Amino acid sequence: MAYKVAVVGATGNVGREMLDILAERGFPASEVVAVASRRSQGVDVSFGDKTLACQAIDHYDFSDVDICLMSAGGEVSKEWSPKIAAQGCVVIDNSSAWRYDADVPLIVPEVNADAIAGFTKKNIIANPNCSTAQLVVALKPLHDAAKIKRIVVSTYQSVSGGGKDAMDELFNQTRSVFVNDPIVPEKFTKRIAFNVIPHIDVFMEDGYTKEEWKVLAETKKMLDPAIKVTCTAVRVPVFIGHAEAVNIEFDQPLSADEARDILREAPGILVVDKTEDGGYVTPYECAGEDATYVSRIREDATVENGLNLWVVADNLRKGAALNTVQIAEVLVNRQLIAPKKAAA
Ligand code: 11C
Repeated sequence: MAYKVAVVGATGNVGREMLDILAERGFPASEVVAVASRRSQGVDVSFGDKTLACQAIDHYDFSDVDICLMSAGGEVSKEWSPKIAAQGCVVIDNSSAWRYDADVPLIVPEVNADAIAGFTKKNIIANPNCSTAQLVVALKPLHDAAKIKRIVVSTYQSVSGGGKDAMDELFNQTRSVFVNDPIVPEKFTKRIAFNVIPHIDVFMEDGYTKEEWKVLAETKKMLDPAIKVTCTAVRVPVFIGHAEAVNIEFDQPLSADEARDILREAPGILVVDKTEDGGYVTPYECAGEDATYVSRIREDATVENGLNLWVVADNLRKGAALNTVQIAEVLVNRQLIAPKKAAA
């Protein structure tokens, strides 16, 4: 069986990655169409060894499309996802527009694939925020083993999470430092080159940022509402790859050795954890990779049943495009949808 797939937001960082990953993984597609805003109509994007010209979303008829991978931002998704879903096309959305809707499953296949069954209520499935996706991949097998009570997460997030303009800003500011040009922050609130900024997304009334709140709300929705979560989200001058220092308190004892063994067997995870110089993974090394890497696994003697971890993944892949394609694969492999057009 083969499915007609649309990628909406095809010219963005994540949309391009979605097209690459569909091609790389040999997704069973009868046809893939690239869709973007009217401004990007006709722009060419790569799909495997082909080039696709972008169609404008306002004129595109989704009625024969089976699966829509959507990465065009929250406002576009709020308007378009229900319209596309109403045409019988399952929307897998990468924005935050639908994640907290009780009638929309929020899915990381390694963590809660069974929850996907709820997609029929709205024909929409949500993909989590990048910092939550990699976090829950690492937490799930440990939670199954010793029940997590509380986590404290500190993120080190690359600029690609803020889109292409944010990547350009890091590049241009870095160059300006070397040639002694003035630095004018635009997308970021402060200089990002050779700096770190403890602020991602908007501030909320309680003093936390929306990025920090997302980690909390999404971890509870996908893993366990009883887990207490607190987070500090920080932007760092790295192009691709988010890192997280995670402190975990368990209900039952779990040694670092036991955690290492459990994580080595867990889906989607690679453990790189040697207590020697360079025996850990950094964001630069994980760019372009599919795995969630776990390093620096050690016991925290300051609390009962405590562990510390360092978790790193490519935010554009596991944090966004790869996870979205993996959700589509669950739909197909579990035969939860049938193609509208039978193969000739
Ligand atoms: C960042 N995590 O790194 C954000 C990007 O809710 O999907 C993804 C925002 C989201 O800036």
